[in-house]
Amino acid sequence: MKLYFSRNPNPRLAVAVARQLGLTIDFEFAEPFAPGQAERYRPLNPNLSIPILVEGGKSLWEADAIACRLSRAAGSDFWRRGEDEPDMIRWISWGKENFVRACDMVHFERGTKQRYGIGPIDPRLVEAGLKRFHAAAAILEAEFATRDWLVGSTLSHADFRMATFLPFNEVARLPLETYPALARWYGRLEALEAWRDPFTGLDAPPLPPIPGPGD
Ligand SMILES: N[C@@H](CCC(=O)N[C@@H](CS)C(=O)NCC(=O)O)C(=O)O
Repeated sequence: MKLYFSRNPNPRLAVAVARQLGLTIDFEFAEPFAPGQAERYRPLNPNLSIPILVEGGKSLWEADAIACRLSRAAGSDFWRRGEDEPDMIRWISWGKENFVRACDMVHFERGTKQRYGIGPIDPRLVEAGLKRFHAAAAILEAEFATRDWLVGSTLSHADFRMATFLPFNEVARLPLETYPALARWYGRLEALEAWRDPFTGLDAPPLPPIPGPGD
């Protein structure tokens, strides 16, 4: 199995899953949107985005599908397979529409756009993202007041997916600390080496820096 990745949020998520599961697979740094690279990656993913998992001549894209595949390969219940699978899918689905979406909106303005020179920060979109963040964070805060993880009593892919953008919070500056139980949950994730530094030992250049004010 080969996982094409970069240090950006969704490929980071897939690398962290592989690492958390302790799988020995090939990792290859990819830049499908760089000049001249599209033709190489289009047959693997018509969207061109990463992560992409290639196995036996077939390619699988979308970080959640890859997490499911990797979890099966490891024989793990990181991707739940029993009674609590619907519960896990509920959190993945809700998260992508709500909490993860909110984090993505703010990170895109403050992070991705600045890193890749896509345009100035749009304060209205930051504000809209923050509003969504507060609404979703309040729901998670109530959840984590009584539990350590989203599904049952152990880590699952729902936790990793929900946290997709939080490793980039130095840049996104989402007010996580306003929600103490949510912040404690994220602290539990950061205590996992696979989540904290999934790229150890991998050949992957750092992300482009974000120019400071006046740059
Ligand atoms: N829905 C896709 C999103 C994939 C995506 O947006 N990938 C971005 C990074 S977050 C990408 O390919 N960026 C180009 C790069 O990192 O070079 C997934 O969950 O895998």
